[in-house]
Amino acid sequence: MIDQDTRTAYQRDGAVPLRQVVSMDWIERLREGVEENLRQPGPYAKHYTPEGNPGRFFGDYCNWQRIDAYRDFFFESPIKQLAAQLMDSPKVNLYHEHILVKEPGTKERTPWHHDQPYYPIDGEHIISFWIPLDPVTQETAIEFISGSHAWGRWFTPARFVDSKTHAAEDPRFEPPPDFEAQRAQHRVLQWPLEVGDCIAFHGLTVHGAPANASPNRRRAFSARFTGADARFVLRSGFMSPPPPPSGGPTPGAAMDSAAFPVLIAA
Ligand SMILES: O=C(O)CCC(=O)C(=O)O
Repeated sequence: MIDQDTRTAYQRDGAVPLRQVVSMDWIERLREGVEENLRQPGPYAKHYTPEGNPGRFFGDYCNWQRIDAYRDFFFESPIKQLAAQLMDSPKVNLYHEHILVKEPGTKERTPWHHDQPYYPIDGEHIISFWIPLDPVTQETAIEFISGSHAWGRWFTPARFVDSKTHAAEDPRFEPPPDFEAQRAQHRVLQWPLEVGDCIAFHGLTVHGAPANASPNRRRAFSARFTGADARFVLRSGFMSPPPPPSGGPTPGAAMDSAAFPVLIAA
């Protein structure tokens, strides 16, 4: 159960840490899933570390249909109930999982961005749970700009490989400011995390993550969900993940479909 203070913090800040909500059994299964994913990357896998640079920044998403550990986590773990409570939505759909692995010594930052402009989704009910599979110290912890989900601004998606913006043409989009240079103007939230903790954040909360200069791996599993008011839309230009090749909803409709199954029915 999510207490009222946690819900208030999520609504106010757009990001909130949840302590010891993922059991060690699930962490172990997700770790196995990530290793399987690294051995057998999916069609969308990305290597963000340039050839010859130390470490490795690897990303992949939308593999839950072929990696049992991921699918079981969505369908069988209690995470979907946390999504319902924080979104305040009677319905929860699986959106996708996104793994982001930074091996020790990785120099690449994750650029400041927010997620919803990448997605073919409109509506308020979009939530991610950033679940570390290794302990995360202050130096490697993902960062969030407090309250940015409520600015009513949509920033053009940034490319993780070089921080340049994607070709995206939605009339709502504006070029992202240099958040790194503006840090002092914002309340930047960052929490060291133990394994079992996670951070819940809204689809419009601006966030980024440091390099991994530590001697430890930084494997993260982001579990993403939508709620009752989410609608599938086709944006002109870049979308990530791309709209599903099959099994997706009709544009303008609710997400309910084979691609985005209902996990909790309204
Ligand atoms: O783990 C990271 O480096 C970034 C995570 C992220 O951007 C996300 O989960 O939306």
